[in-house]
Amino acid sequence: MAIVMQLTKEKIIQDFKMQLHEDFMIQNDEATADERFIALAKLVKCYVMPDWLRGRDEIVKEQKKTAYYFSIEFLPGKMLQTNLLNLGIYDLVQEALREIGVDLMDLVDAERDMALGNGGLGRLASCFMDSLPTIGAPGFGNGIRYKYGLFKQKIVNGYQVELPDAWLSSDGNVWETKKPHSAVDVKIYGNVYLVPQESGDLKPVYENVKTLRAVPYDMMQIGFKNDVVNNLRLWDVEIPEKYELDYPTLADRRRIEDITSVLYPDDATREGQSLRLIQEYFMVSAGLQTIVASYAKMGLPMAKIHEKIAVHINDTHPAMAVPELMRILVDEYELDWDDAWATTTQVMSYTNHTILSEALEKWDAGLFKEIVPRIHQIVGEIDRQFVKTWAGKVDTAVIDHTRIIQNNQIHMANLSIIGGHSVNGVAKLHTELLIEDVLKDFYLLYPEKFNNKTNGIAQRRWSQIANPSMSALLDKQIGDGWRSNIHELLKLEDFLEDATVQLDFYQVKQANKQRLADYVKKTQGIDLPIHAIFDVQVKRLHAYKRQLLNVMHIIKLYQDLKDNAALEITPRVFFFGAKAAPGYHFAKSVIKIINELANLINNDARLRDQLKVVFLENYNVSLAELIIPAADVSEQISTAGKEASGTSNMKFMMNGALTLATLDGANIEIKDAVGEDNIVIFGMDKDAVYAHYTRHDYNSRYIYETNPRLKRVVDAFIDGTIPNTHYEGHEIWDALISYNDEYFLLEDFEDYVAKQAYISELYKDKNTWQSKAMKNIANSGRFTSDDTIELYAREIWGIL
Ligand code: C3B
Repeated sequence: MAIVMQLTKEKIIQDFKMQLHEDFMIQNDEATADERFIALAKLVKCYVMPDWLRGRDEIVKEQKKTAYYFSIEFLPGKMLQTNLLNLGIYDLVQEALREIGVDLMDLVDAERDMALGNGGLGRLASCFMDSLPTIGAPGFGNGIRYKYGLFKQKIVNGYQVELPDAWLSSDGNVWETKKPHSAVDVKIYGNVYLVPQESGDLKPVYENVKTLRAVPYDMMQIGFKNDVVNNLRLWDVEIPEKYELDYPTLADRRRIEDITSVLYPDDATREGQSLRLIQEYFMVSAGLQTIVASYAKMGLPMAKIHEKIAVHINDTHPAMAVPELMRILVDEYELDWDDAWATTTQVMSYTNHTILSEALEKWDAGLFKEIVPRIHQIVGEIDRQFVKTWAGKVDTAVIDHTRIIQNNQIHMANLSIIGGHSVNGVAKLHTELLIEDVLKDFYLLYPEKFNNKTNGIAQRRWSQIANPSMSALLDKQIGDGWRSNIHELLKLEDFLEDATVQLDFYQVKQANKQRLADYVKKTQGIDLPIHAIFDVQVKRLHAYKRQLLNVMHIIKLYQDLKDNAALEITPRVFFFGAKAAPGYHFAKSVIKIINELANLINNDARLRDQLKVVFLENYNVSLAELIIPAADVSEQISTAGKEASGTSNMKFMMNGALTLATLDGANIEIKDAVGEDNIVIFGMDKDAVYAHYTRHDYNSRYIYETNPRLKRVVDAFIDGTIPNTHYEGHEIWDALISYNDEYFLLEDFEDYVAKQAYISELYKDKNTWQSKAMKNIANSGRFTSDDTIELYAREIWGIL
């Protein structure tokens, strides 16, 4: 039985004080919040350790099939609250600390955000890490322990400035355990020759390689109140003692350390440097070597490794898992190519997270050959066999489009699809688009591989932890069963028309808005009216996500208010939170525009607090936990077809915001869950967008010239309305008019404005509004990542 079952307040106090003694040699009343956080975290680790070890041992002893989720990004945020909650000791610890004069929230604040991811993809991986142990599935993460996470964003004169995020203290991360015991060597560079053996087999002989030492750091992933503990393994690089002579200078050593230094802050376009390729191979090779070694301990035949091991390729970054497993099986375990291939393809599965073509990774074959020569050979052989298999069976055009090596480039998505047994999209529409359009040639070859797994969210973090006041109200109204079974939120359906309950939910929302307003006052000195609609768009800054459409609507409201000093609108506060990739020029211009527009509007007394704009600096997981519970309106306004799924849309819904959305990604499934009356949909659907693509008939200049109201809004970018944005304004104007508005903002503008006006009207009727908000909360349970991951576990990995 888990240790936590026997804990009492007294025991926790005693252990906590002991831990402070041991780690810092201080008494509780002398300790800083940092020290208390570390002591508590270490204590939690101690409590969990027996279950963690037991889980690990059981896998080998019971020969359980295990899935490994390979991802170049994980975005856990903070872990203290999640860990306490999942252990079922949150309240007990809170009370124990209170008794000795310590506020748990101060310890929570002291924890650093672990931001080893860019956005949705990384956060999804972390939601899955929470859900896997919760459903009792043996599913482990495998990634990189970056010394610097996603950059820290500062806004200076309205511009984004990127600072390094040195999240690791000199003592490392308190949640992790370094395991030199399980370190492995990874080889890069050099030459490889295939030398014929007496047996007739070819054996690779390496020359001039560089050997890296991969050292794992393990982090426990605790299931919700079920004693199950899984593992997230993050790899760090070291220089192996044995090969020290290969790295004689300090500069040589630094180059090696760089491999795990930074997370690339670009979540869509390929980072062209060889360092990224090395990161990918390093993570894949280290992970697979330990996985195969642990399978070998079971004493089962290598050709059947797929019966005990599943490896998931999260987006294409870990795609080298396919050739690397082939390398291990063929070169090290001496399997025949065909046997190795048969089992490898059964081990591997792949999730596609985007249809944006610039995000489909391709590597120059020359670079590939230089950095991972043996992998390059193996990929060449896989490609050759692929072509041979399909030659004469399908159109040559189909083979030309689907083969791995094309024009001297290695297509990582093609490798992932050919080398695995499953390809999934992340929302129904997204999967449809993969099948009909982006991957249609692959669908012709392998229809059986394709499936959909709509994303989900770890609801415990996004409700119980992020929104304690709403959680308390839910307990009062429907009982606390929803905390362990999120589908019980449906019980709220019985109260949608109950005016008292509506008022209660309204008050909770207002309190959460106050909490956010206090933060904005403290950090930016801006006073915000909490009776205003809090309208929020938080996500990475990307042209396709159309933050600019939101800006255009704000400009329109501003112009209306300036035109008519007596005009009364439903007051609004528009919030933005967004990081732009450092090299993404256009996105950075949009940030500048938002900040200057915010200055202009927030300092104009004649607007009488009817309009405010706030850009929240350094959007991250912790800030999301503050912002999302305070939102009245959730902006999900991407060009239809472009957002693969979205996950913040689900978090907002669960916290009682109304979604203002295009029919894109999972917005469609939110609409299906709540019904058309409880979501606000606008703009072109995917078919309308694709019709423009096929007809080539979109003409933004025509729309601009024939709609005076819209023209005035667009011209505001260049006519001096927004101060200090001469350059950025022209860049944006050009994108919209000279370059024909790639994301159709102009076409969707009028409908967007109309639906925003509808929202303003609707908000005046508090009861109706609250009833719709509650409808959203009640139906949000279907987006739990517990259910999503259960489908992965059953249908893709076969581990349940
Ligand atoms: C994102 C997509 O943009 C989102 O629509 C999706 O919800 C998430 O992945 C999770 O599936 N994504 C990302 O954050 N980074 C990429 N490189 C590709 C997709």
